[in-house]
Amino acid sequence: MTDLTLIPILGDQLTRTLSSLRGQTKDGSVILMMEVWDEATYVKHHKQKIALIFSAMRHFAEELRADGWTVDYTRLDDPDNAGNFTGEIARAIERHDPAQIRVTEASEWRVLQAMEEWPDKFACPVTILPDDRFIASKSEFADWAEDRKALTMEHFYREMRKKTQLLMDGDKPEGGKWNYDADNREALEGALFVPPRPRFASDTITSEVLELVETRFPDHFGALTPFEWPVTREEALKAADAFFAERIEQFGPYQDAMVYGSDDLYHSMLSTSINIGLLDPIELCERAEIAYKQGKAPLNSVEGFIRQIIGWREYVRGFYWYFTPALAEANELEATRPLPEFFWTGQTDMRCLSDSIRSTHNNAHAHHIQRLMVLGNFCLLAGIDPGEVQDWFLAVYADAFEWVELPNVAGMILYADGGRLATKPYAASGNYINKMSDYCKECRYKVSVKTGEDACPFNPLYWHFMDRHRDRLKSNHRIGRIYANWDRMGEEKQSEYLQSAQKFLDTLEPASKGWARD
Ligand code: FAD
Ligand code: DLZ
Ligand code: SF4
Repeated sequence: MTDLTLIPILGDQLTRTLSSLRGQTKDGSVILMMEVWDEATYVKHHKQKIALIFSAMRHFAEELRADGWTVDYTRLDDPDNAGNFTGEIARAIERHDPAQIRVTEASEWRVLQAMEEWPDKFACPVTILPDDRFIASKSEFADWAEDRKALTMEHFYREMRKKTQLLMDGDKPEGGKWNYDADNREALEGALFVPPRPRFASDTITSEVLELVETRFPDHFGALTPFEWPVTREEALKAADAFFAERIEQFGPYQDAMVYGSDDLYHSMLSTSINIGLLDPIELCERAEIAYKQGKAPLNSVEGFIRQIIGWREYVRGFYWYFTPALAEANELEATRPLPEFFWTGQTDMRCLSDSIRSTHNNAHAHHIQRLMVLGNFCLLAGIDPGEVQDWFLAVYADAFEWVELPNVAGMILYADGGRLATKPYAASGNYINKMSDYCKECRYKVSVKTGEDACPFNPLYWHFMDRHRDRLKSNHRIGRIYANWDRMGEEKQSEYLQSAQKFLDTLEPASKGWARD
């Protein structure tokens, strides 16, 4: 046995200050990075997502080597590739005969389960270290959540503000309020100029990866090119620079806006870089705070951005570990309808959905309000099976990892967790989409028509949803009063709504092949 330490680094751990690397010496360590078939196919990820991870992994390995580390890198097309992490670690142990393995815990439950078996499988000791790139540890969230009736994100967020001292004036929130969301609900006129985000050209490493992905994953969803994601920390920093220079000022007001054909708007487009470890969430929040202090961005934009990161992002991560594995099976509303085929093809006359799916297909990205109020709202109202919705959201977005996708899907959009994350279902009729977007103007459906062939399907679907879940939702104080409106309509109108919705639901074709899983 040598006295070497084997340090496996996973595809979303591309951070130089990772806990497993800290305190280790370059001549005493071998870093192991593994492209493995099982990770690329356990759901059939969007082509750009696989390309992003492989390219960023290869670049990260090159940077580490240039800095003097020994990196043992298994490529997907290595003929002896075992196809999974455990098999690859076993092969690496044969090659290097290490004295010990040090690894930062996996961000996903599925992978951590496998990792926790390593100490029994391998002869050398294995140390699994916490992933301290998050602001709240798992136990900190659990302590906060324990004995609470409602796990309100806002309360957790305030704890995170105090912990990080971001936007704090002593023990009071900057400006006197914790949350400026009420100022962040403006619609956007399509004609307004939005500075385009930086796009990154492919170098030799990325070009090779693109070829590999095209050859090995031809039946996966999504356009592979143009591929323009940041794949190194340097590129990710450039993307962040542009956001803080050009877009953060308007980030807040237009956070919930949607414009046909406009995919980024004032969003940061930084989630892929944060999630794979190229950018540190706190460094971004500090930069946002500086923009505010220098008068370059208003408080509502900066607080909104910081809340998404130290509030929502941290909250969903804590929530995931608190409720996993049960969360993946939760189905409070007993939804069983298969995911419609058009989620994969984009072929629907509903303009809001076809545009959101187009962006998803072309960019492996859709912005938050498209995910929440268009795609998510549709799945909720139509009663789509949570497992099928989870697979779709996990497969199609380049920023999707189960720890962040699952709470957003099961909790935020589907209410499958019975209201632990969201106090009420985010159900909305076409009115909301019309208010926040320009989608409806040229849609084949009419948002002002409530029932019948020309009605916006969200309108009857909304009442169909409310009616079929009345027993569960009527006592919810945030939703119960809606039933008074329903009752006032009278039986004839109600039956028009229900029939109209049913007629629409009957037209939905289930997916014709296993798009998400073989
Ligand atoms: P911005 O709008 O610029 O927001 C800034 C950052 O805040 C994001 O980069 C992200 O890190 C964080 N953030 C914002 N909202 C959330 C949220 N609800 N949960 C966690 N972090 C948040 N985000 C993912 O990173 N991966 C996912 O798999 C994912 N799945 C989602 C599924 C659904 C159904 C919904 C409603 C949201 C999901 N989100 C997910 C959250 C959000 O939509 C994306 O983080 C955001 O669209 C990424 O684009 P951006 O970087 O431009 O975000
Ligand atoms: C998503 C993904 C893909 C497509 N491929 C790999 C891979 O080949 N090697 C790797 O280390 N990680 C990959 N990932 C990320 C993992 O599926 C998973 O999300 C992380 O290991 C966190 O648990
Ligand atoms: Fe979407 Fe309805 Fe508007 Fe059409 S009318 S874009 S379906 S909300």
